[in-house]
Amino acid sequence: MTNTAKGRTDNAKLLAWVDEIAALCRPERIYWCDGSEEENDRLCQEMVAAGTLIALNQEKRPGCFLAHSDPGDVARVEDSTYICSKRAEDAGPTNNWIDPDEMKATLNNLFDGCMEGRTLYVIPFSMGPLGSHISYIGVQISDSPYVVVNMKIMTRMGQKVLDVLGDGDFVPCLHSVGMPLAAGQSDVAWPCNDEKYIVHFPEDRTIWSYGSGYGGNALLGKKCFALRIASAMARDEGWLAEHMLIVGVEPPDGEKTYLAGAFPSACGKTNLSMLIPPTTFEGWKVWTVGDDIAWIKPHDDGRLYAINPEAGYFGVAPGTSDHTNPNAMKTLRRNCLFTNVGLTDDGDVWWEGMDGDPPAHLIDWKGRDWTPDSAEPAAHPNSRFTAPASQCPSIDPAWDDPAGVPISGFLFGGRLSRTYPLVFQSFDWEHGVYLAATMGSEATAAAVGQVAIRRDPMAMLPFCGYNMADYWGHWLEVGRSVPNPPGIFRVNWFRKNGEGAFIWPGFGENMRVLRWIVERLRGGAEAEDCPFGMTPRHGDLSWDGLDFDSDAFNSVMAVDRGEALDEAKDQRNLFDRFGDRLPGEMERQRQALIERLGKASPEWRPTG
Ligand code: O2Y
Ligand code: MN
Repeated sequence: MTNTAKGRTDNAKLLAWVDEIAALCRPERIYWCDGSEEENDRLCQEMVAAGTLIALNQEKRPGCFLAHSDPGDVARVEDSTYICSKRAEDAGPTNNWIDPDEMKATLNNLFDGCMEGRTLYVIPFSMGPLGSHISYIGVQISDSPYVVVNMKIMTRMGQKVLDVLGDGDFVPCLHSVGMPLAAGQSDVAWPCNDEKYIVHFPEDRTIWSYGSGYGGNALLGKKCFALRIASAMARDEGWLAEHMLIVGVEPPDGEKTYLAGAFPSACGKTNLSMLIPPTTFEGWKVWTVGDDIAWIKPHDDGRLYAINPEAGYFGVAPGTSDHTNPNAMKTLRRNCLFTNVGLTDDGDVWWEGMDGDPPAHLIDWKGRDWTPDSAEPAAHPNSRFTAPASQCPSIDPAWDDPAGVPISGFLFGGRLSRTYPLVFQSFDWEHGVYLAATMGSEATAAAVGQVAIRRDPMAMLPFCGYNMADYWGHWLEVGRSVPNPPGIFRVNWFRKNGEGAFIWPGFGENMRVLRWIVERLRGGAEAEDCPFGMTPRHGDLSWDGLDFDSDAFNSVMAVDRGEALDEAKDQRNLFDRFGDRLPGEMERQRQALIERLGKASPEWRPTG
């Protein structure tokens, strides 16, 4: 068996692990990735020859390729995702759990010979700037060259990571598409297996992923390491691993304020992280540090510092346009991978929601002819781009700074058509943690007047690697460990009117809310109390260039006491799931809300 290990590393744990996995998976060859451009070009050409990648029109999109996945392998598989801590109660009621020994037996069977006929790639990667005290190193073993070229964009990857690793520790991440090739068997464009397992062992800090070649199931640095394993590491070590964007908001005086924001999947997080302020906001600028994940550590100066552990964006393509996110569209001009979008007749990509008229003809994500009359969308709703962060026009000069950026405020937002105001600030850290813990998005309305909220605490429901109640306790602790914790805000861009239309224009106009938040954090903006928290009045926001009078403002800010009481009551269903692991502070905060509502008018509205 060929093995390109020679001279790469002396790390005994790594060399032994690769030998052990090779003996189990029995690949045809072992290849250690160096992370070079030459290696990337070669793998892309090999995948074009194999039918896995399509080279796009190199004049329109230099260095770009398109992949169409197996139709059964298009998204994260939450039902097949497990947190295998030793005790079920440490995974908690919101995670799938199986005893680690039982799971290891299952996985050993599945991985036995699973790479026959394939190459085992060793992919060393750093989550975060190389050598930063906030960063960690992982090594992924994978039998997918598609994973290798995606990991080159999404992480700092290759020999430079082994050089920094030395004989240090790393998180072993094992991945197989689960489709061995018998002698003479020809391959398919997108190998995968109907049986899928995405498994995390938080106590061992290891990941085993089987059966999928797609996104979060296969690029193990992202959701598996940077959130599920890292959240457990963060609990043990006193920091935070969060499903958060990071932005720097710069006012005309040039003094930047960094915010981190958690939003459930598909709530416009990438758009917010690359926001362009309205033209009337002269001198204001939003800088992008990260669009999805933040690692945040307390520092000696008493502040929390954040890095984006990733080096690229794995963003949802449909809906991305020059209107919704011009910075993303510019980022996608070159050196990108596209997965499950449409292929135009001139070799470019297309998806629903892109600017301009739909092309008269293209090849859809399933490889079929498509016209605007086709019954199904050209791009899968979860189709993606993989794009280098460095290409984003709004990338913050400090995005790669090993020291991280100081966080002054946290935003939490769900998708709610009623009940919750456009923006409000928590009274203090404890209240903010409660607001974040109870956030969620609307599920389908069961009946007129009834709204079911699917809770997604801190947007971490699918990503927290341990008991969610302990996670809330950890958040409370982290806030107490710093003298002046960041401000906490809830936002809701999605209030609707009686006709079911969105009231708030969103996108770049969200800058009006960010500006108030930043001015609050700098001590310069007013607020008044509403039952939920501290809110701006109409006159506290800047309205230059937008016709949004105080009636319109009231309609995105008003709090209906009955709805709010129903909401407080419903939160108890969430808390009940955690029994005596629930921090007492959570129920105290819920009772305080009920008490405030008891004293409020039937419909609270901003004054002025
Ligand atoms: O479906 C997938 O595998 C990707 S999910 C994803 C990708 C990038 C950023 N966020 C998410 C998410 O689900 O939150
Ligand atoms: Mn995400």
